[in-house]
Amino acid sequence: MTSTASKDLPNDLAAYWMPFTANRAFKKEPRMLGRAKDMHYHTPEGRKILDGVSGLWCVNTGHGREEIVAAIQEQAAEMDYAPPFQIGHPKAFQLASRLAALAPGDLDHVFFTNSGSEAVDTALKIALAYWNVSGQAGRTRLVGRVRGYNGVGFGGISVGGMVANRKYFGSLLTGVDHLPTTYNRAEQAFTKGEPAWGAHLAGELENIVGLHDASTIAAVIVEPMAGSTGVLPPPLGYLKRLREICDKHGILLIFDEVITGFGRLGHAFAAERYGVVPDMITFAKGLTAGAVPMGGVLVRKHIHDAFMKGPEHAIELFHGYTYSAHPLACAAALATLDIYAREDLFGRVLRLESLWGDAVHALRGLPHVADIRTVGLVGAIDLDPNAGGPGKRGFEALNEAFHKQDLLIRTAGDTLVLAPPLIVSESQIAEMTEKLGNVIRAVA
Ligand code: PXG
Repeated sequence: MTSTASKDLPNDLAAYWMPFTANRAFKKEPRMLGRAKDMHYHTPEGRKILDGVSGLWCVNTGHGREEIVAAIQEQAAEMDYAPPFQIGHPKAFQLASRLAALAPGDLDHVFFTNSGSEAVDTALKIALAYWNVSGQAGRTRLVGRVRGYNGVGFGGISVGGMVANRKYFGSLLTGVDHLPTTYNRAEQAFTKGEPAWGAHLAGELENIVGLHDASTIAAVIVEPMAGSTGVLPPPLGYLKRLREICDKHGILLIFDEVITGFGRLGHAFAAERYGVVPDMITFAKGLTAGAVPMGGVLVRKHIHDAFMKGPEHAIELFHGYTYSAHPLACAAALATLDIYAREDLFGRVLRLESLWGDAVHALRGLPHVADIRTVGLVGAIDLDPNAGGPGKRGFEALNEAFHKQDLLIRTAGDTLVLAPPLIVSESQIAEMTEKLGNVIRAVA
């Protein structure tokens, strides 16, 4: 049992089994947060920590925005909960309309979930059900990508390609293939933005079609920019090529935009940046700036409409969650979208992108820096592993950043990731990269 002195801290850390965490190391030397405002967290002891990763890629507006706080408070007092099955409430419809207007092309219907993982599993289920109701029930195969992260539901880990997220969990979904990763250090090291090399890798989809026949394949799911796996921007032309091959074979294309949605790459959705309209977009995180859990799936008109047949009293899709379109989440999301629009935060990312890229790439040359990648307001620095094995140097960097540099970063193995709130100032970018430089030197 571990105990702490302050009455503000839990005096027993044992019971909470922390997600995606080295629990024993954490409980020996906790990294605790107590308050947050704008670009900063504050520890319970009162240290001010610069937020280099928007909480966990979600607080894109910066923390504690008054409009969002007020919207949640007012909604909680007005109506705490409304059942989403067979019953509605106005903000759910308002929010769906706002999202449809933000999305490209005819992605104009929205299914709400509570997380990115649920959004991914929902999109995969809609894809399978779409083919079923369209008379092509044989299209059941799904295609994901190596080094893809599509959440932690069984659907998401089946199409995902992060080994540790899959290998402990049995047989998963059957009938899944994986495209190769688009990352190749020899061809792409130290690229700012989208690498020139790699569009041809989309052609691997043709091989998968050749193996199984297009008539068996329901959908392909990729992140436009792979985030969790260490920030892998798509090669120039890759996503367009993938769209063409999907079109040629009638395969649905799903973009998992849980990280890339809501401004991270300078647009409401990365689909816009890349000029590609997928058949579905999954989103979460930045929708509510992390203040209330919420996710969802944007769906193209023809997919939605394919379900709208049969007797009108009958349920069209047997899927949904108790907390789909929760009133608190809808209120938070509407207030968040207002802030994005009023402050032009997506445009701000495009204006900052080159300065940001220069600042992060200036860390090149520091000890053990093997590659740096930047795109939008995201940056990743690959460090060579140390003698402690893969992930040890990265873990040391996380601790050094938190305890010594007052900087919150995210690590993926030995890759250090930055994705600050979209309100970050130019001087805060300089501060962030200076602190990160200190971290990299300290763990050399
Ligand atoms: N898809 C993508 C592309 C994601 O990045 C999910 C789905 C799942 O979302 P939920 O809300 O169920 O967690 C994610 C989540 C990291 C990190 O360190 C990234 C995520 C979650 C936790 C850590 O990069 N992304």
